[in-house]
Amino acid sequence: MNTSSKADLPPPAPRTYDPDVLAKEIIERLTYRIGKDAKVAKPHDWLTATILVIRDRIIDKWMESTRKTYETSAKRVYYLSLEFLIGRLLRDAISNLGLMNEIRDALSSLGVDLIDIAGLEPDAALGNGGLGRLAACFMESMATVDIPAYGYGIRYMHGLFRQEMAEGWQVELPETWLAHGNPWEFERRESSYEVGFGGSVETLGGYDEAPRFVWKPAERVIATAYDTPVVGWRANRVNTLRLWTARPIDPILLDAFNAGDHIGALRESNKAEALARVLYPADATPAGQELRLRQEFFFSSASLQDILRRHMQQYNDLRLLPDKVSIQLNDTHPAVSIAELIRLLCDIHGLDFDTAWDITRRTFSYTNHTLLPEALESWPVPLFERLLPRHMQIVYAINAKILIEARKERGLSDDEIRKISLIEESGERRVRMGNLAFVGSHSTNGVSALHTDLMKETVFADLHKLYPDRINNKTNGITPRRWLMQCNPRLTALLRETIGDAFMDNAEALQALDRYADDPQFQGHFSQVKRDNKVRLANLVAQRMGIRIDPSAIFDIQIKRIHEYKRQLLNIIEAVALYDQIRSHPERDWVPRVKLFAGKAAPSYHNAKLIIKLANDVARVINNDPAVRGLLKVVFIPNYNVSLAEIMVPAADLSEQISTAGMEASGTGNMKFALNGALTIGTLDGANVEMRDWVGEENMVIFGMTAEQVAEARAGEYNPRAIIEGSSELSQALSAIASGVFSPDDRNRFESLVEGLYSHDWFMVAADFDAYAKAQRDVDALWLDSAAWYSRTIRNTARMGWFSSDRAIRQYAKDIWRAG
Ligand code: B1N
Repeated sequence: MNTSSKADLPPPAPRTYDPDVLAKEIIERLTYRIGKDAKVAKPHDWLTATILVIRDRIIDKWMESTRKTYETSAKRVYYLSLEFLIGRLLRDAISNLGLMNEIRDALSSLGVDLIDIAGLEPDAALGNGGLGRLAACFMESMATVDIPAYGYGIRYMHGLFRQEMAEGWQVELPETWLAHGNPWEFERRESSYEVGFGGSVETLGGYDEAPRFVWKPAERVIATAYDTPVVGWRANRVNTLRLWTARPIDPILLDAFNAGDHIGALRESNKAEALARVLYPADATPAGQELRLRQEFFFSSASLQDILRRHMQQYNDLRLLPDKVSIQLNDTHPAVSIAELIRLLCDIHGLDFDTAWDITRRTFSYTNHTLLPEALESWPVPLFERLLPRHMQIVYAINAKILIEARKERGLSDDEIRKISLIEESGERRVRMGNLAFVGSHSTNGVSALHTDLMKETVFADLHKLYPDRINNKTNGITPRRWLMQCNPRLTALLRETIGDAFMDNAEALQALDRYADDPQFQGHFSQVKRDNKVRLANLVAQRMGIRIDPSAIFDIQIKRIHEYKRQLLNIIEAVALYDQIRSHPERDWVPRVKLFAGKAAPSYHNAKLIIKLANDVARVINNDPAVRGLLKVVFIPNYNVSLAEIMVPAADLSEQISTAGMEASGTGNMKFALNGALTIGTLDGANVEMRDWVGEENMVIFGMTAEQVAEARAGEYNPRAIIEGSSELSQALSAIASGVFSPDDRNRFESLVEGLYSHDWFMVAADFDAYAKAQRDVDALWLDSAAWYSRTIRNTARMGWFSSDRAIRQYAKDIWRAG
C-alpha cells in the first residue's frame, strides 16, 4: 500500500458530548466489546463500557497532543518513577473532559448510577505513599500546563498490598487490580525492548584504537509497553503513562518440556515475569534485595531505549538529546539510568565517553525525597558487578573523572574525596546511588525549602561545596482537580457560587475567598459543607467497622504511612492522656473528639506494626468505656488508599502533621487537608513551614522543637527519661500502656515500644509531648469559638492555591527542564 495515501486519510470526526449519543455508544460497547445484553449486564460491565466510551474522547485529544509535539519539535519531558499511585481514573477523566453532567445523564437514561459504578473501579495502587502520589499529581499537572511528557514505570501485576486487621494486627493480602482487566490501557507489542542481566564484558579494538566494550548479558528479558492516557484539566493536553511489563524471550523451553520437566520448562518465563510481579512495599525504608535492583534496571533500560528510539526517529542526532529531552529521576530508584544512557551512547551508538558524559549530565535531573539514612540507596559492589558488569565499569569511569577533577583542580582532601566518591569504602564496598544521581545530573532538587536546606548541610554537603549551583528547591504540590474539585464537590460548588470559577483554572485565585473568612453567612455555608462531608465519613465508618461516630465532634485525622518519624505514637499517647483526664475530671467541659487513623506499615517494620496494634487496642478500650461518655473515640480504618483519602480529607476538622522536625521531606497530605478547610496541628517540618508562611501562623497550630533543636538535642545529652519523669501526664499514659491496661491478653505487648521512649527516643516523642498536649487543648478552645474556628479554616482554603502541583510543574519546567 502507498503510505502517503494512508497519511492523507482524514482523521475520524471527533466524538460528540451529547448524552443521547453517549448512551447509545455505551450500549454499543456493552454489546460488541463486552458481549453483554443490557438486560443481563452486571455493574462491572457498565463500568467497562462507560470507560471505553470516555476513552474514545480521550484518544481524539491524545493523538492531537502527540502530533503537535512532533510538528513543533517541542522538548519532551520524561518522568522516571518506580511508583505511580494513581487511584481511580474514571471520575478524574470525566471531570477533566468536562463531561460530568453528560455522562451522568447518559447513564441514568439507561438506569445506571454513575457513583455506583465509579465505586467499582479498583485503585491503581502502584505506589507506597507520598512519592508515588506526587508522581501521579505531576502527570496530571504536566498535561494541564501543556508540557509534552511521558511517565515511565512498571506495570506491577500486584500493587501495594491490601491491609486487613486480625484482632488489631495488620495482615497483608495480595492486591489484584487487574483481575477484571484494565480498560484504560493499550498494549504496545511493537514497543518492546530487550533488557539484559549478568554475563561479561568484552573489550574490542586494536592496540592503537580506543577500546570498544560489548556487554554479553547471560540473561535477557523483553520489556513490553502498556500506555495509559493522562488527561489534563479541560483536556488541554493528553500525555502518556508508559508502564513496562516483562516477558521471557522463550515463553516455554520446549526441550525441557518434552523431556518431561514441566516446571523447569517455565523457569525462564517465571523469572522474567517476577520482574513486574509486585511493588516493593517499602516507603522510605530500604529494600536492598537483588530483585529490586533488577526492577530498577529493567524499567530504566527499557525507558532509555524507548526515549533514544523516539529521539533518533525524529532528529537522528544524539548530540541534540539535551535540547530535545529532559529526564527527571524520581529519587534514586531509576539512577542506574545514568550509567545505562552512557552505555547506550558509547557501546551501541559509538560516541566517546566524554561526549556521552556531557550529553548525560545535560539530560538528567534528580529529585531527592528523603534524608533518612536508612532510605539512601546503595548496592553492594559484588551484587552490582555481577548483575550489571558494564555499568559497574561505567560507574568506576565516572568516579575516576569526578575524583581526579576534585583532587587536581579543587584540591580536595582525602576525607572530602571519600565523602563524594560513588563508592562507599567503609565496611562492605557499596555503590552510592544518591552520589551517582547527583553527579550524573545538572540539577538536584529537594521537595520543600527546609528539606533542600538540610540536603545542603547533610547528605550532599560535600558535593554541594564542589557544585554549589546544582542543588535547588521545588516545593511539592497537589493537583486541585482530584484533591478539591473531585473529592469535595460540595465545597467546589460553594466556592463557585461565592468567588466564581477562576480558581478552577488557577488555584491561586482562591485568594478571593479571603474576604469571606469572617462573613457569618459564608461561615455557615462552609461549616455545613464540612458537616455533610463528615456525615459521609461517619456513614463509611459505621458501615465498614460498625462504630458510631458523632459528626458534631472534632474529626481529628492522621492518615499516612505508619512510620516512627511520623509519630502516630505521639498522637496515640495523647489520646491515652486525654482519656485519663476525661475520667479524672468529668466536671470539665470536654470537647468531643474523634481521632481517626489510617495507614499501612511495611510488612517487615516491627515497630510500625506494633503501633497499629496499639491504636486498635487503645480504640477498643476507650470506645467501650462508659466513663468516656462518647467524648473521645479512636478509630483505625483499615486499608488506607487513595480512594479512602478522597473521603477522609474533605471530612477533617483537624489535620495531624506531627513528624519530628527535620525528618519529613515535604509531606503532601498536609496540603490536601488545608486546601479542604482543615486546621493543621503540626511541627515546623517539611512543607508545613511554607504552609505557615502562606496561610499565616495564626491560622495553624504549630508546636514542638525545630529541626535545629532536634539536631542539637541528638548531638548533646538528650535524656528522655528525665523528661518523661518530669511530665505526670506523659508518665501516667506511658505506664498505662506499658503495664497492659490496653492489652490485658498480653500485658507485655507494648513494653518494648515504651522502653524505646525511655532509653533513646530517637524521634523525640517525649521532648514534644507536653507542647503537643497543650496545642491540642488550644485546638479545643478554638473549636468552642466557632466563628474563630471557621475564619481560620476558610483562610486555609483561601491561601493554599500556591501548593497546586501546576505551580510546582511550572517551576520544574522553567528552572530545570527548560521546556513547555
Ligand atoms: O516523598 C514525598 C514527600 O512528601 C514525603 O515527605 C517523603 O517521605 C516521600 C523509598 C520513598 N521519600 N522517600 C520515599 C518511597 C519509596 C521507597 O521505596 C523511599 N518516599 C518519600 C514526596 O516528595
